[in-house]
Amino acid sequence: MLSTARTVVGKSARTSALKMVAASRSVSTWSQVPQGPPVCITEAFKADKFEKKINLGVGAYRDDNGKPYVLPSVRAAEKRIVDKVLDKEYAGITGVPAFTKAAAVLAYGQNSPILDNVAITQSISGTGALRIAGAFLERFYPHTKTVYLPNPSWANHKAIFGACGLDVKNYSYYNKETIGLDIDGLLSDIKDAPSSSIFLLHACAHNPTGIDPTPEQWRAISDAIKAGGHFPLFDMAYQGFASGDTNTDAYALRYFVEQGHHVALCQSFAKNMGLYGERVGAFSILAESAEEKKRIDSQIKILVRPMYSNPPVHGARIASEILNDQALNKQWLGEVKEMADRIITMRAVLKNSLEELGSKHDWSHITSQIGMFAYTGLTPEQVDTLAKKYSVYGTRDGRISVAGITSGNVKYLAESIHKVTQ
Ligand code: IK2
Repeated sequence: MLSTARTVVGKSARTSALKMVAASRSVSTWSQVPQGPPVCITEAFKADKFEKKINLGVGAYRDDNGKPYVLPSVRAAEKRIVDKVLDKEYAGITGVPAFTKAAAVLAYGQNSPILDNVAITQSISGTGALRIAGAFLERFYPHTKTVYLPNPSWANHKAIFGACGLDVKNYSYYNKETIGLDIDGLLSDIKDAPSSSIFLLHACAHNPTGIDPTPEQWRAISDAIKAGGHFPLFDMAYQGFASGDTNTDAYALRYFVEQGHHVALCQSFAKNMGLYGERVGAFSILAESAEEKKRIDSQIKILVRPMYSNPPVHGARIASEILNDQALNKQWLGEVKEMADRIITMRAVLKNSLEELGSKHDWSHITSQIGMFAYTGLTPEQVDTLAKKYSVYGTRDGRISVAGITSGNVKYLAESIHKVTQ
């Protein structure tokens, strides 16, 4: 009798619980989640049916047929590791050691005397390196929680550092009038910043402007950073992609190290090895001593562990094979140069085509800028017209990815730009 009563009570409690669940379903748990703005323009491009459409919004290299490019050195390295690697075990928290060691050599230089003092971890490409950098600075940098970014900078910088709990401010970088570097504004902003501020510097191929300081300007920037006791955080997402030479592109970083700055560095192998989706990168900090490096290493592990435990191995093994094998390394350096040269050629063809069409504008910045992007000087409205009337997609700040221009589409692109700027 007692057990039957319990069953009846149990049944009715379950029924009312189910009713409550059903009632609560009429107002969804996520009904208050607001619609966010689109994070990329690829969707609009995909929906466009025009056969001559051009996507210059994405920062990914395309070959002269407009196709994604897998570097032959990457294919060769991949084949080798598939043949030789038998396990799919976890990497350690800081990744594949042969990769991180070689990544540090690539960035700081083969004969750099500081290599033993570099605390380094593999990261989820350049974005992940920046995220670790932000988390480390937020937790351990003793002087400030503010990071200064160039104006403009890669849009994700602000989002990443904000998500790490850092405040984000800007320093002058781009001069709208000259479509060039505002070196005076840049230096005076460094000078005026509170001492020991954090400055993010694009090591080469500045995104989005394609405008890099000259070696002489880098030396002045180094002096100003030193005078303010500031902390230089380098983002090097395009080593080799600017000039075609990995050593030339590491000039700023290596000069700062030579000058005694204790730098931090975020590296990406997305562009220079075409390993976009493999997510291969590294974050490193230059320590004062071996003992300090050990302490930093231990804290990097503590930061990384709750983020993703340990990084993926496949892409890092590919990069490691390329960086550590002499013949493959030579081949890869040649391929990096080929990619950089194709971009440089496309810049020249675009500029010449605009001039041949009779454009009255000065397009010299297209060839004086460097790296994957050209900051055209087009207004947001002109970019909108380019997309709507001509199916040419760039970002609204006027940035176009030169890596998406080909011998086949450059004439149409020039005609379209000419029409919207007449
Ligand atoms: N840092 C900078 C300056 C970058 O430009 C990027 C890549 N951005 O490319 C996409 C675009 O702007 O269209 C990164 C870091 C990080 O790249 P990843 O995480 O792919 O290595």
